[in-house]
Amino acid sequence: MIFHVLTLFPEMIREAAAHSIMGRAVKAEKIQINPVNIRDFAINKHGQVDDAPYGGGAGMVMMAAPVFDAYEYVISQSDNKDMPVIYLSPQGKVLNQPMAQNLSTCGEMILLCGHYEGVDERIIEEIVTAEISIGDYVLTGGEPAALVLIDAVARLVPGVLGKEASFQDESFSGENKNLLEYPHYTRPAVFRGKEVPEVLLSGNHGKIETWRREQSLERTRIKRPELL
Ligand code: 4GO
Repeated sequence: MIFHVLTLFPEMIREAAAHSIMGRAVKAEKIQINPVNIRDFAINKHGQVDDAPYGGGAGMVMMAAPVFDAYEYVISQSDNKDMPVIYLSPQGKVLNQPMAQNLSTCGEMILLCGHYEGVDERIIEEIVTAEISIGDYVLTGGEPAALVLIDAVARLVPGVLGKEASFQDESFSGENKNLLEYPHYTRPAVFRGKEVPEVLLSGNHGKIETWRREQSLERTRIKRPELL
């Protein structure tokens, strides 16, 4: 899976993807993260990539030409001329697990990160195939949203998670669609006087599975009743 990220801050993307499970997946070549610096496609020697909005008002707008040229550069390097081009924006459809699952099968995608007031609207019309939001709040730039999307998608790519089972059991997927995960415990068996639920120490796997199922249902009812 290749994530091309069009951004003014390539180091934000590179650095964030260098750790933990994502860092390991990059090293193992299960995923590839390709930050593309939009400023490399600036319209003049001053490195200009933004300009004042037509019609007036506060803030700056990312110019169409540098973003378009960065996009064409990525496409020119790839065999896949119609990979999805996703603009991270509060105006997009809110990301959820089925959307992440879908994206995990596309092989390659371009993520466009806006800054300031966002990108010239003609870029959205010309190259963007989907707008995606990570939630109903506003960020200063699309990079954190792109990283959230990359994380959610990358962990679904085969071989990225150590054990296949690590995502079989969890919230929002498989058997547990619309259920939150059951609580987890590890050693010690007693922490500040609080004991691990006895059933988990019983070795009775049938009983453990039943208990976990009940816990999932109960916490969904209490914490996220709208999921039921
Ligand atoms: C994405 C981008 C919020 C989201 C963004 C989100 N804010 N909720 N800000 O996914 C254009 C300029 C968009 C800054 C960017």
